[in-house]
Amino acid sequence: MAKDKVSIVGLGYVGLPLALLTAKKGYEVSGIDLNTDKVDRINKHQDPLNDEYVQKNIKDSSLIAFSHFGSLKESKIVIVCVPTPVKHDYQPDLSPLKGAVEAIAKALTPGTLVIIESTINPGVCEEVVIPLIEKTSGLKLNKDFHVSHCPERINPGDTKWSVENIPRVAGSSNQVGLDRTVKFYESIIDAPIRAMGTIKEAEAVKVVENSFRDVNIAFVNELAMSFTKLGIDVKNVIEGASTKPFAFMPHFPSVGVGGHCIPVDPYYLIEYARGYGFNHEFLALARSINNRMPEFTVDQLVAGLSETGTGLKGARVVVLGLSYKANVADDRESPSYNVIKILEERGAKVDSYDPHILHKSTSKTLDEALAGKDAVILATNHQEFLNIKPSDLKIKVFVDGKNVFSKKDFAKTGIVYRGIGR
Ligand code: SAJ
Repeated sequence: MAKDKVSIVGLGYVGLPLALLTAKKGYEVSGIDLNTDKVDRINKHQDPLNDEYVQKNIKDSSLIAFSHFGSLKESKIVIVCVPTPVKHDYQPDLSPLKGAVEAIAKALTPGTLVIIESTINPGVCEEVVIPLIEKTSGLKLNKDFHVSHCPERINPGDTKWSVENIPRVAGSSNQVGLDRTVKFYESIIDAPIRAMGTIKEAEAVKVVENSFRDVNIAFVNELAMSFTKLGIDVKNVIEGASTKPFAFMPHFPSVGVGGHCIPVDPYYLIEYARGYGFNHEFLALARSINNRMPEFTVDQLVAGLSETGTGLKGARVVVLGLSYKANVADDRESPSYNVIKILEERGAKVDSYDPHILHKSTSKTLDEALAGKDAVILATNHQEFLNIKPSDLKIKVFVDGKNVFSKKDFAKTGIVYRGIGR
């Protein structure tokens, strides 16, 4: 039986791998993205994302990309993978999602299954997506179309887990929609697809798994701040605790929590529950602890400089790394920018260098970045930075925002080493 035609809206780090996999599995796939440059490059079989999975699969893909929604008319499955960022007040910004859903609804034909993969808080499908589709299309839910939620779990830069083998959960507007959704994902993904009881349960899964990570990181960040006063090396203690083969899951303190998932998703749950009269004080506390880490990192620099008899005002500091995590060129919500802002507010002369994000770096090479500096703050543990030899450095203080160097490496150099909790 010919497979359904599938449209995937939003061809970023979530939608493009999904579109390539769906095409590889024999579906006729049309990708839709507002970025015409990205559409052109995809149709020329070029990777617009610098993503390993895309590079491997785009060359001979049958995927066709469009910058309009016309192709959607023939599709029986439409999957939405657009960004759901937070606004500056940490309120979820659903405007990209609403824009995509409205455009889909205008082209929607009866019998279509609409699947939202974008991360959303519980309630968005039933309180935003479905009403918008019904109002715009005049079609009726569960009569003319179904809506499901299958939260994305893409992990950029992860070579072990890709869209092909990450298990998924799915919830839908009714059993028929759920069966269709599970059947589709089982046909493209080599991993279990768990059917959730309601669409809200599926929405809750993603924000819960990422809030779990945020609170665990906050736990070790609080330990790092405490152990700095107690003179205990928190990294050694966490590694020691990790020898327990059950009931312990290591996380590590650092300069801060960045990215488009972990620092964002908890706010979805916090804000939604607030609307129903519940205050997630624990999630909010974890967010405030993690948001404090850039300042704590600068405080370590101040403490290190005072050991050398100098202050931060006028000090020449370079922040190594702008990306929010190692070896990727993604600086969304990166703590590096908070560190830079705090340093400048306190009167330091600040340079930055990230080999993956040169266009935003003030220095263009590592040597240039290190030349003439009083101090370094390592904010991202890019591979290039791990090759730095402390004995080559001509600085007074090194703040290891990722705890990737050992204090011993600096002992003989006369450079003051400060880690995060060590
Ligand atoms: N971080 C810490 N300490 C840790 C772990 C992370 O400070 O122990 C910081 C990182 O430096 C980074 C931020 O938190 O700034 C987020 O790091 P992350 O490793 O969670 O990376 P992300 O944002 O790419 O998270 C993704 C998530 N995947 C999805 O949402 C589908 C997350 O659920 C995964 O757990 C995570 O990848 C992963 O495990 O790599």
